[in-house]
Amino acid sequence: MSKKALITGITGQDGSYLAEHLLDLGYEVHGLVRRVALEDPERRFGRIAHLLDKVILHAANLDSYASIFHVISRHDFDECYHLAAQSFVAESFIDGFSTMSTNINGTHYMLAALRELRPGCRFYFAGSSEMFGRVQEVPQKETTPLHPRSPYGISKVAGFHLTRNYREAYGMFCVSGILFNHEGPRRGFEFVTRKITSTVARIKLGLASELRLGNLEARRDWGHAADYVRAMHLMLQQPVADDYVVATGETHSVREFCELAFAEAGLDYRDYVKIDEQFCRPAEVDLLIGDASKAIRELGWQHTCTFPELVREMVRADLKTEAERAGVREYLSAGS
Ligand code: G4F
Repeated sequence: MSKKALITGITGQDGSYLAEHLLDLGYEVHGLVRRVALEDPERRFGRIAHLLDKVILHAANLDSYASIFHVISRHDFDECYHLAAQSFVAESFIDGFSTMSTNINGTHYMLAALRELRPGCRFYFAGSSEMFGRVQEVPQKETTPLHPRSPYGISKVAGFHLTRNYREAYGMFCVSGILFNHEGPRRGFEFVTRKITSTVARIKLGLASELRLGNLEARRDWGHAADYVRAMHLMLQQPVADDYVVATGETHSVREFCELAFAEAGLDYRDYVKIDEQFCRPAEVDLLIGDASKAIRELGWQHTCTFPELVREMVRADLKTEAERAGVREYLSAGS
């Protein structure tokens, strides 16, 4: 009998890589998707288009306990990966209330429904290095005190504590992965890495002339999302539920990312990048660098993609996509 997994946020970057990974491992994969009035299936399901005949999708909304309860009552899930969230930090400063509501209540509803209906189902919560915020220690590990700097970070701290509370209060197998930034060609365009690589491609093809960014000095520990979803799965296979930092242990500035990405296309970032205050945040997280030694030791997890490889893969993929759109032959064989 294959194991049944439920993924919330299956249409997102991480959800799509995780669904692929679990399918490869022989799982029956279910996903929760929002029902929206104006469907654009090509866009909404773009990241899982190649999986649509292999996964089972259910309509539910994280704002509705009833809809979550309904789906969980119908399938005996072994594992649940709760990835869905309002995950864009900048947006959380604009609409903190929606971010809090979706991220905190959504997590609480998932936990409460599982407790009621499937207490044996193992639960993964997508924690975040944003929880460290104004960092109290370098590098950050599982025991580093939390000091979130955004409504998003606060919502993730609440989800993290809720998850731990369900573990401690009800004996459920509930874990949080404290994932540092993880990227790849499927990353949303609003995040800085994809904003950079997609604009580099457009500049290279003559479709754009500049790239407007906020704080170039912010430093992040950037890994590849395909590596990080393997850690999520490993966390749910352990004998005892626990929380883990997942990171590469390297930090780079947004400026360094720009430098490499433009260089990959044979360009100098200094000729194109302009600072635009509208992309600066009211409170910034200046430095993130993770210590994943516990995950390496206990899960046997390792990242495989280096920072230059990540940048290269993203630039090449965007060059290919943009060239296809624009009908430029030269870049069509590059990237994947
Ligand atoms: O790519 P970002 O928007 O990611 P951020 O804020 O670090 O959050 C991401 O990683 C978290 C894990 O630590 C996740 F939990 C979260 O959901 C998300 O995936 O911004 C990265 C850095 C920031 O310091 C930001 O101020 O880039 C800086 N930046 C500079 N100019 C910009 C821009 N970020 C964006 N999105 N757009 C800019 O124009």
